[in-house]
Amino acid sequence: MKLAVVGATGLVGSEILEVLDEHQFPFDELLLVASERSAGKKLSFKGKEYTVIGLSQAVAEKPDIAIFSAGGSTSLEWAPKFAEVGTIVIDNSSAWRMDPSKKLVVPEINGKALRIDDRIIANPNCSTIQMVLALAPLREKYGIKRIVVSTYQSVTGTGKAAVDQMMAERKGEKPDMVYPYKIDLNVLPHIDVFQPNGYTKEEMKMINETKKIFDDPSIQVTATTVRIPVMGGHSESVNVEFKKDFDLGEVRELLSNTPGVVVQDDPANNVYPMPLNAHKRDEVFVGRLRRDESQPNTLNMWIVADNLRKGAATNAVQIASYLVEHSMA
Ligand code: A2P
Ligand code: 11C
Repeated sequence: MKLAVVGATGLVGSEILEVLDEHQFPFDELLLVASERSAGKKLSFKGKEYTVIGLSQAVAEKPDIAIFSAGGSTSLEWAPKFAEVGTIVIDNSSAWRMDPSKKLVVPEINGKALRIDDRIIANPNCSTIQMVLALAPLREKYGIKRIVVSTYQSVTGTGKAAVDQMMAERKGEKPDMVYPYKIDLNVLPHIDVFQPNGYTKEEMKMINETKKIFDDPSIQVTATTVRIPVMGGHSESVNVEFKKDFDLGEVRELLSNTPGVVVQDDPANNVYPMPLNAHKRDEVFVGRLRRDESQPNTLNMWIVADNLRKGAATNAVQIASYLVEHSMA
């Protein structure tokens, strides 16, 4: 097994290396890949030093799997070149997600859709992954009619430069601006680019990707995505209307029995999910479970996960593990 991590010098790339180590992902050879600017740079992994290589050299190495986290344009240009030499690309960018010929995979939900000849596999957006993972067992039991979601997203979702902007502001230094406004001590109802319909691209990703992952275009989804000055993970307020009525105790039990989901819901003792506690954890945390008393069959929930983990690195490594375990790679 020859594994390549493309974008190894970035925020998600370094998280992928941590997750590979923690999950003891089996490989014989590891290629750390970044832009030509970084070629020759040294990175260490499990006490061993690796030299970063560029994309052309990585393609020539014909890795079995390449996990890409180097932005959409790099994926659009390079994923097909890897696929051509037989590499299976697991892509963290939005480049291929809505391509009807590509699978958009959260292994616990639709890993079964993967086939041996899939060459480019898309990893969903972080805010979508944590929401669908928590909703999946409830959807199976009660059916979903409509989702109304509002997010509170970590600056780590934007990348290292955004973390630097917030930290510089916090120290009173002059920041290099990534966001159009100050982010520290502020809230921006704006993630990614505004679309002609008034929604942002991040909001449209949550809407379109949810339908694709659940393979159900009839689910109604509406989203407001918001950036907050936080680092540990993304938080989401989700209001979900089911087709059938539910029992709150049963909802708790279903979620508690879902692999990868942890229920933290004990208001009497101030127990609820927070990004501070989700940081560096692979699971999705769910709490504030309560009936929407204004409407039948409707539940309110609060979902938190480390966007760099289940939202990106962990999900990608889980896809790779699924391929290995099912002898597809
Ligand atoms: P590099 O460090 O060489 O620029 P982040 O989202 O944290 O900014 O990380 C982006 C990652 O994607 C980095 O590893 C970066 O490498 C990589 N990357 C960006 N542009 C390219 C490119 N054109 N080719 C290969 N890797 C790229
Ligand atoms: C954010 N969700 O928090 C974005 C980051 O489509 O993979 C991930 C963008 C994507 O800004």
